[in-house]
Amino acid sequence: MAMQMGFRWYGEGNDNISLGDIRQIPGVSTIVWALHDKMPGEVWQPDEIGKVVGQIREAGFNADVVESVNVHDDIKIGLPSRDGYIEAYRQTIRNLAPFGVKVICYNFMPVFDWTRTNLFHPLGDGSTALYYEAGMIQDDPKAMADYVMGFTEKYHMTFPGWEPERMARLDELFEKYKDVTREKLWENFRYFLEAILPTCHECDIKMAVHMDDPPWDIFGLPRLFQDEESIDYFLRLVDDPYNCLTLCSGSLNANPDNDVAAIVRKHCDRIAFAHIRNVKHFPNGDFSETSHRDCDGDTGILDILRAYHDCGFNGYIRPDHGRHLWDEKPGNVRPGYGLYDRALGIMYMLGAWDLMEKEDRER
Ligand code: CS2
Ligand code: MN
Repeated sequence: MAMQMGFRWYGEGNDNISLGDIRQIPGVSTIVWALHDKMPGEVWQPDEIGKVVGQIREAGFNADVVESVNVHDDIKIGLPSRDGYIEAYRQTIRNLAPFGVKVICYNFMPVFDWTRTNLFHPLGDGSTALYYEAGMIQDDPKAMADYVMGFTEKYHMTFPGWEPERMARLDELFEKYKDVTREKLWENFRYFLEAILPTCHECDIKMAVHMDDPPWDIFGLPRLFQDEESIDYFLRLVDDPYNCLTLCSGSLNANPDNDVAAIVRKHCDRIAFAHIRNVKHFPNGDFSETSHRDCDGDTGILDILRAYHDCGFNGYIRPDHGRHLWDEKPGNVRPGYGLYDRALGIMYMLGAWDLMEKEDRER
């Protein structure tokens, strides 16, 4: 088995990019998909799954990777109602299995998924990218949440992990998380994993948790996946080959101290899914997303690719966020998920990869 290149697609009617567009990018075998209208805790039904998987296969791809099946807050908080939601999650895993799904990417971030302060920051060459202005992140999440939700309302799109129904009850959510310390969050995480992993074994589906983005505590909420140490801790906490990582290079390297290539070398066998994203840091703590080209950011994309290659990585990989290029602008593109820069990113990654393979063959 060789490494498989994926492309995230939000589904018909929910993405301006078509499967036909993706077909023209060299080397893509896997569509990374989800049922985006499902609320956390809802069971994904076989007919709904079958419809999307059918479209994906019809276009010549496999549907091996789902991103994301979101985890209900009650599971993260550890409320008595969690058992019902865990049972629903297990049922979703069982329903996905007959369609050949091999990896579920998800996250265990409290309240918010990724956090940014500007979704279309100009990079100076006419392109724009997601940006994190450290000084704009205050103790109170309202301003940031209003900015993101204002955007989704104006342009009629919803972002995974930013469901309007949940965001409307932000105060209530924060209140519920009030006593969830880092230790409790790890404990609740372990409880969740121990309950679902037997189902994963039965179904041959790996759970691949995404890194926290950014990888530090924000708004007084603990975040678990911050660095090599927390990843080590997690892999020991539930030491099971189906308990895996979505190693997101850009999320981790938002903290410049994180050496992503070293983490790849250490834990390659537990990385089921690789997200490749490049970021550039500024001395005041701000960071910007950039092109995938190594020298355009500080993440060490070439070292990371080499590490995956050296380790014989045979999981799934995809370009993560890209910049917005040419005619991509608010209203016609999902922030971070345009067509062009992700396609360029794939060509960059495959260029490096093909060269390493060729060198191996000739050695
Ligand atoms: C993704 C994450 O767009 C992104 O930043 O990498 O939002 C990812 O899909 C989720 O955290 C996984 O649950
Ligand atoms: Mn990612």
